[in-house]
Amino acid sequence: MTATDTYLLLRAFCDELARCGMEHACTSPGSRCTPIVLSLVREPRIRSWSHVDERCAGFFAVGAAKRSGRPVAVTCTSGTAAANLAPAVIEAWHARVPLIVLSADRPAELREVGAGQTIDQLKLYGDAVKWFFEVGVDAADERTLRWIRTLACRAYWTAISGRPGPVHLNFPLREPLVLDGEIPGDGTGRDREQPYVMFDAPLPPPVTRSAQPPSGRIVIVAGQNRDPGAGARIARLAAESGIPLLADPLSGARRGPTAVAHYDLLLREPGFAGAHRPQFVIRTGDLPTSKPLRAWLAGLDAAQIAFDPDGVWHDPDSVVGMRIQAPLVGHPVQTDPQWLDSWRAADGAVAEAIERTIGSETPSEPLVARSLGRWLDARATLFVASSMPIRDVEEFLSARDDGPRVLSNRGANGIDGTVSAAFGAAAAAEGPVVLLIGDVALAHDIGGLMAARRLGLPLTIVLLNNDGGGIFHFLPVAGQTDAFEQHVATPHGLNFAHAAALYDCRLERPETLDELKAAVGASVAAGATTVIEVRTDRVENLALHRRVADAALAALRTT
Ligand SMILES: Cc1ncc(C[n+]2csc(CCOP(=O)(O)OP(=O)(O)O)c2C)c(N)n1
Repeated sequence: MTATDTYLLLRAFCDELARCGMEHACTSPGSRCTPIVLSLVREPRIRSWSHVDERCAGFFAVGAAKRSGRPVAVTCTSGTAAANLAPAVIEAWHARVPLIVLSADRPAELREVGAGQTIDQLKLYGDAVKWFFEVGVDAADERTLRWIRTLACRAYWTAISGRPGPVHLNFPLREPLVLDGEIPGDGTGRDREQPYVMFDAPLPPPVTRSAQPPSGRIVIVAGQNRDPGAGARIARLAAESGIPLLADPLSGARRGPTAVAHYDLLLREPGFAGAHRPQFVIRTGDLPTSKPLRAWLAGLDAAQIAFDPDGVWHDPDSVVGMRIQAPLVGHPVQTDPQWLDSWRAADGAVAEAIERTIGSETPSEPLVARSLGRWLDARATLFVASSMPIRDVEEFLSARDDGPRVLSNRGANGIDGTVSAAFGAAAAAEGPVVLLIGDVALAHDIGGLMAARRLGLPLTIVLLNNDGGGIFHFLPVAGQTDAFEQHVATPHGLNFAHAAALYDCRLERPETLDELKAAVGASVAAGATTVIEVRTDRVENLALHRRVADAALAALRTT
């Protein structure tokens, strides 16, 4: 195999990825991956984003694929570089994100013989990929060029079809890794624009009688889904039938006249939860994060039906009695108007209790989450970190028909790679992207900030800095005082102004909600990456959440 063979094959491979519809790829530096990197970069229809850290590259690709819904390729050199992509691959597997990993490897004669930077890369990501393929080395002739074109199409369509997810192609590459001079034409006459292999997925199976639940006390529970249009469709169906809609903001369905935004607080009140037991639950998408919602669903004796186009099994309490492998569609049904009114009235009372308790001046964690949901419009993307930000967004965001698209790494619930994933979303989004993140998650992926200057990408980062993991104060471990602070809460005392300076980002420290609003607006308008730091206190944050819950419960008891 000569360098000409390598580059002819890889050029054909990248050409097919672009024909299939690929728009973004991520590269990271190395020697062995040179032919893949150069081939991607020289493919004009694919925008290649360069990263220093493979972990950042992987999560950036996940963010871009989540936002665009299209497969994104990520390439890396051999050895631990490929292992650094594992967290992103795992997130992509769980969150159904089409990711195409192109790892470079040593050829067979250099494996297990002490050659440098060589590890076993075969099936490196185990069952977290839909497909692994060892590409092999070969001469570029008419047959192998045809084959590599079909391989690229197969990788692309495998990643996106059915239940989307990651695929991994491992490319053993022989030296020389650089080609001096032009790559000759390959004689395959690929002048039309269509991919070598077209792909047509079958339509989802028709939904039969089970889409029409019995009339009466019905609720719809909507969680994260990968279809940006699904939320509006679900809300329309709920509105036509007058069904209370308990929708996680990640579903895009927290909208419309039947939305019950504050189910997390409502269902903490035993009287309310008991009196609002439905006869029928329609679940769609992933299960929302809310613990009270999960516990309530687990304790119902109602019939529960789950719709998911990919047939994903989200039922930790084994209460779903019917699964339909299709998006939620159906016909309006008859429901009891008093049923909806009672949910809506309670939701309104809780909303008032929230507003009264969190006020409108001091930017506490709940108030920041609630306000971002109000300030950002439908053009914007709100990327939300795991830990308290995603919980606060679920608990406090109001229902809104023209709110932002909400994204999060909720496949595996990691706090890792969040900054990079948000930058990836910014690469693929047309409107502004705002990241809501805690300080530990930001510190974890601080290197992700490099994308700001190196890649010229704008991101508005609203940092809730409570100097440690505030979430752990809500857990029983908070009582283990001998180890809690140092080993669980992990305060770090970092001054993020230094990080902002290192990565050439702006830093703002608003004191009031008005100043925060102005800072977010200015950052979005400037199109530059800004870290907007809001200082909070972990202990006070716990107390505030308790006060909100108490106020909500009191309001419910008097409704
Ligand atoms: C990769 C990874 N490591 C560890 C965890 C466990 N974990 C969950 S939340 C959290 C702390 C997050 O703190 P921060 O980002 O500051 O948010 P806060 O809890 O203050 O809202 C940790 C370490 C995780 N989810 N993912």
